[in-house]
Amino acid sequence: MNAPLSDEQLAAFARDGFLVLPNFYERAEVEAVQRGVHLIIGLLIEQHQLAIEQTDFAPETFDAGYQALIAHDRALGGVVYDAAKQIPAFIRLVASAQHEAVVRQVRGTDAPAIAAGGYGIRIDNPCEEKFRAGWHQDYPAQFRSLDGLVFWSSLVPMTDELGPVEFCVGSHKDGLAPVRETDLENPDKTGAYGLTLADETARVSKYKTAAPLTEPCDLVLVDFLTLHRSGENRSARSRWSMQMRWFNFADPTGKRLGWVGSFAAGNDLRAVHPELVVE
Ligand SMILES: O=C(O)CCC(=O)C(=O)O
Repeated sequence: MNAPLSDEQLAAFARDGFLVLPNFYERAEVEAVQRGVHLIIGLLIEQHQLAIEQTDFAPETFDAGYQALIAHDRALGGVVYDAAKQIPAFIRLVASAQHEAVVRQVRGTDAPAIAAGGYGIRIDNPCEEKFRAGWHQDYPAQFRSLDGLVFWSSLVPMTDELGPVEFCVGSHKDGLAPVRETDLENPDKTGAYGLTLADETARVSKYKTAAPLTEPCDLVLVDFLTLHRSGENRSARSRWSMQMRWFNFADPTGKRLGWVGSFAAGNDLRAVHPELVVE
């Protein structure tokens, strides 16, 4: 547990800014999260007395009934989204000793920390644009510390049609990228979703991209400075994935900011990092 990553894995993470760790989580830990989602969907179907058939729990079909639920009322999808981050098994995974060991090892720190409000379960619904994350780095949307880490893990077997996350390989090495606060092409995107990279096309075209097709229980470890975006879900199923963010109390930038959070904590990027925002 002291050193979960091999030297090769550490080197690959330092080089690429992200790393796939197959079977990082126990099947039972992930299944417990899927069971929680299944339970929430069932409770909503019952509460709203909907004629939606929900099959018994199985890991492959844990979200059975969800497409019918949001077809009935899209707002119920938001209820599932908010409830899912309060599933006890999910919080246990967020705060797990194995995450702490990775942060200690990768950041060489004795001061690992969990980003309050920096964890959740994304539900990327088929053909929905509003909550799709465009090219971004996590730091401006999260703060906490410049050397934070995202633990990203899919709850469904990833396919090209589901729109896997795309990464700009090695982009973390170029530091913080300037951003605009509004997405002119998508004005309904607000907060962190509205941030767009300045000179996005030119910046992104400097890098090779990778979009790993991972399985449930695999981990994708992501540097807070790595450029990445959500793929487009062109399938008939929602893409369920966990994001769990940690940071480092000992990082100088984090200490200077008092480890505050960004948008979700009510803080303004322009007030904290005026140099990052372009008009
Ligand atoms: O899962 C996704 O689509 C994107 C996730 C993301 O951008 C993040 O974890 O920062």
